[in-house]
Amino acid sequence: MSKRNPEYDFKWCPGCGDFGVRRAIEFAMIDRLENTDLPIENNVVVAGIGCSGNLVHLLEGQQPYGIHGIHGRSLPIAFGVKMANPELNVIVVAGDGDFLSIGGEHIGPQAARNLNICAVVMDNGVYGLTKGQSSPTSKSGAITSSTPFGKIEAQADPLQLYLTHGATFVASGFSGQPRELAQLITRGMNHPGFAMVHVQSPCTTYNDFFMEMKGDAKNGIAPLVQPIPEEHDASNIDAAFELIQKPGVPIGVIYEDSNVATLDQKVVDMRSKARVRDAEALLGDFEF
Ligand SMILES: Cc1ncc(C[n+]2csc(CCOP(=O)(O)OP(=O)(O)O)c2C)c(N)n1
Ligand code: SF4
Ligand SMILES: [Mg+2]
Repeated sequence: MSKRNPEYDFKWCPGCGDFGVRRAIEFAMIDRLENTDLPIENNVVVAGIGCSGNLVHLLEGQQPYGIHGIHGRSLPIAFGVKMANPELNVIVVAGDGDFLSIGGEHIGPQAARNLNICAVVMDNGVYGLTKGQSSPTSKSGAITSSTPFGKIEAQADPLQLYLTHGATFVASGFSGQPRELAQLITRGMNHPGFAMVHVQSPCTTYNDFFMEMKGDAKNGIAPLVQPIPEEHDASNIDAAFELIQKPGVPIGVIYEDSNVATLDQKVVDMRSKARVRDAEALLGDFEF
């Protein structure tokens, strides 16, 4: 996609958190255009299926390439794009259901490969597009259209999951703070390796936890989102695990290790070791 599709008429509900995430991605994109010599065509947004995935059609301004694939498969598609052209900046945009439920089994392998992409996950704790079923990040006991007597499963902890799988960059953001979120996305895009930016992005129709995140000073409700203290050492994995155990939602970079070889580098290395043989030599191995 090099131009916005005029026929695509999807609309987000008023106040949906994904508006803030879209704005943050636009800020990060503009920043990248201003601070590098790379054209907009250097960027590819790979979207999952869900209200969140529709972000790829709603970006304002200069349009990156975009792929709206199939449910849960944003990471395999990003893997393919990156292997076809490692020079591209690949950004995944997906929802909690798409990324952590149907797509959950792709996180481990791509983290282990240190696939050099940035994944922005919009977590609204619900399947928004399909009208409010429970998702892995819905609270245990939550009453939803698919759990009328309360969700039976425990609530997933995505930050812990990314760290456990060995993601080399893990950040946490909030859709209500698009400027700060843009900085996290820029850092994730610049990170050499598998960068996860997990975003609290409330669904105003089926699971509105905006007030919980923002707090309500007038009514004495403290905000759940808390900036990560400056003294946090993001290079220390133990400190990262410790930080995410604390109450509230930490905002900022939780963990970063830029010294792990990326998949692209490992593939170049592997190719340099492979024997290059022409067709005649290969056919010579067979007896006819
Ligand atoms: C293989 C497949 N199974 C199920 C669906 C139906 N479906 C579409 S989006 C979705 C869930 C989306 O939830 P999430 O990823 O959290 O996105 P949100 O809409 O909340 O942003 C489901 C189950 C589908 N499109 N394809
Ligand atoms: S259903 Fe929820 S996630 Fe989907 S557009 Fe509406 S507010 Fe946003
Ligand atoms: Mg969701």
